[in-house]
This record gives sequence, structure tokens and C-alpha cells, in this order.
Amino acid sequence: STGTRHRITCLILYCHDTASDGCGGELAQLRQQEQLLKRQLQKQELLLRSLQKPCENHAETVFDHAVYCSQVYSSGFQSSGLYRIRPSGSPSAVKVYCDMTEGGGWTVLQRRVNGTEAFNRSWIEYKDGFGDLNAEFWLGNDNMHFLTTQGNYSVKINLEDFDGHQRYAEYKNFQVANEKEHYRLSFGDYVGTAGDALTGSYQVPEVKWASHQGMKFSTYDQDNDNYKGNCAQEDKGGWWFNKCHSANLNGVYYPNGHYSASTDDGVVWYPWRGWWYSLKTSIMKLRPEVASSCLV
Ligand SMILES: *[C@@H]1O[C@H](CO)[C@@H](O)[C@H](O)[C@H]1NC(C)=O
Ligand SMILES: *[C@@H]1O[C@H](CO)[C@@H](O)[C@H](O)[C@H]1NC(C)=O
Ligand SMILES: *[C@@H]1O[C@H](CO)[C@@H](O)[C@H](O)[C@H]1NC(C)=O
Ligand SMILES: [Ca+2]
Repeated sequence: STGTRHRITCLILYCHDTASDGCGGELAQLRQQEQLLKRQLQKQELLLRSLQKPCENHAETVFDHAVYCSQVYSSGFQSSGLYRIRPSGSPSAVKVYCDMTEGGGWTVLQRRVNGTEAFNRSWIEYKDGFGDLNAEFWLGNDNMHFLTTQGNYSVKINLEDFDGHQRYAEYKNFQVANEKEHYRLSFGDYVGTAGDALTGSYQVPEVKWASHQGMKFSTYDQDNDNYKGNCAQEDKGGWWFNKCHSANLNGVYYPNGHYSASTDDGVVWYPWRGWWYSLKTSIMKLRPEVASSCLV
């Protein structure tokens, strides 16, 4: 690595002197090589540490070269829990919950399990994130933006009803735009068992108002939806509302599933349990599309 650094310095000097066109390529290659070596070195250090202290709490360790949980996973850390990673574009390290089940390496964006956390929150709270990473939380729209725009990610949404039935929905190429663009949502192809709520395509005439594709984020204090009223206020949670929704995983937590209310404000995934059933569990998690074994 010292040799590489030396060569880079020499090349920089050489390129500076001659302004030769041929230098850029080799310099870039060496920089890449340097990054690779640094990453390998950190991986080995981390692995060594985990072997020495297998039960260490990693929440205070910054995984400098890990921009998502799958890199933590492929570094040898295979237990679910809190880790600190540094997504590219993020001004600081971010504490995240890495879900190392289902193939491992999932960065969790949202979790509802028992209704302890209120989700009827303001724009600034959704921007920064809220809740307890070990229980119920929203990771924050800025973090979601940093995480989803640094590569090609799939989101997996795990759902469970009060009878213990489980379904999932997975979308390729999940992206959340920046705050200037009101955290506009975009996503690719669906696979799953819960139904494709996000495109609203389960009932073709409804796509226009039921689709979440390209929708901006709204909260009770910032209405960016396509409805004359305020969806976030009516449905009591922040979300990528259209007019208003066919999925709202940030709605009111009803402890018995079936509910009645003046609007469909529960934790809803329409194609599975309809508008008048509020789910018990919702987990949204992110992973790069390439298999995690290819990221080593
Ligand atoms: C959020 O919901 C709680 C409980 O339903 C309620 O007490 C509170 O006023 C609501 N907050 C906002 C900002 O709507
Ligand atoms: C809700 O779930 C979290 C995480 O499992 C747990 O820490 C918390 O005590 C639970 N709260 C209630 C009221 O059950
Ligand atoms: C992400 O991958 C999909 C194929 O799975 C591809 O269609 C899409 O263009 C890619 N997006 C980006 C931003 O690279
Ligand atoms: Ca509106």
C-alpha cells in the first residue's frame, strides 16, 4: 500500500509536469487499487477484532468502508444488530440496524411491531428519522436518500398480520430523491407474495391515484400529494402519498388488525388485507441488487 501511495504521488507529479493524456487512466487505476487494498485491510482488522472479542457491541465502531450492511456482513459480521456505516454522500456516519437474516446484509429503513412509536410526525422528524433502532423506527428520509442513491438497491418489505401469516413484497432499483425533490420515490420491478401495492396496478383503473411511483413525500405539515386535502393529515403518518394510497406502512397502529375509522388510516397494504385491516408487523429493508457475495 505504501508502494502504491508512492507511485500515485509520483504519477501526480509526473502528470502535473507533462500534462500527458495517458496519465489519467493509470492514476485512476492505482487509486482504485489503493481503495481496494484499504478495504481489504480494514476487513482483516475488523475480522481480527471480532475473533478476539466475539461479543463486542459494534454500535460504536464506524465501518468506514462499509456504505451498506451487506459490506458489514461480507466483512464477517453476521449477527443482526446496530452498526455504524458511512453511506457515500452522507456528511457523517449513520447508526443503522443490520438485519443479517434472509441472506444477510439488509439495512433496515422502517419497523413497526407493536405500536409503541407514534408515526404521525412532522416533516423534520421524517427527514432526520425517529424511534428506537432496536424496536420501532423510521431511519430518516435523508439517510434513505444517501443509502438508495449510491447504487442499485432492492427494498424488501416483510409484512405480518395478527394471525401470524407472513407475506413480502420486493422492488428492484428503489430510490428516494433528495429533500429539494421532496424525497420523490421511484422503484422498479416487483416480486413477492403480498401483492404489488406500490404501483397500484392490482386494479388498472386505479393506477392514476393509487400508484406511489414518482410520488413526493408528505407529512401533516408539508402537503406534496395529489389530493385536494392533506393525505398525511387524514391518514396520520408521513408517506409518498398520491390520492391517497394503496399502501401506507406509516399509518395508525391498530392492535387488533380489523378497524373502522373515517379514513383508511391503518398500517395498510391494500392488495393483501385491504384498506380496513391494519398489519401487525412491517419491516422495510434495503440491499444492493447484486448478491452480497459479489461485493467482497
Ligand atoms: C399523534 O397521535 C397521538 C395519538 O393518537 C395524538 O395524541 C397526537 O396529538 C398526534 N400528533 C399529531 C402531531 O398529530
Ligand atoms: C415493543 O417492541 C419492542 C421491540 O421488540 C420492545 O422493546 C417493547 O418493549 C415493546 N413494547 C410493548 C409495549 O410491548
Ligand atoms: C438497476 O438495475 C436494473 C436491472 O435490475 C436496471 O434496469 C436499472 O437501469 C439499474 N439502475 C441504475 C440506476 O443503475
Ligand atoms: Ca394535497
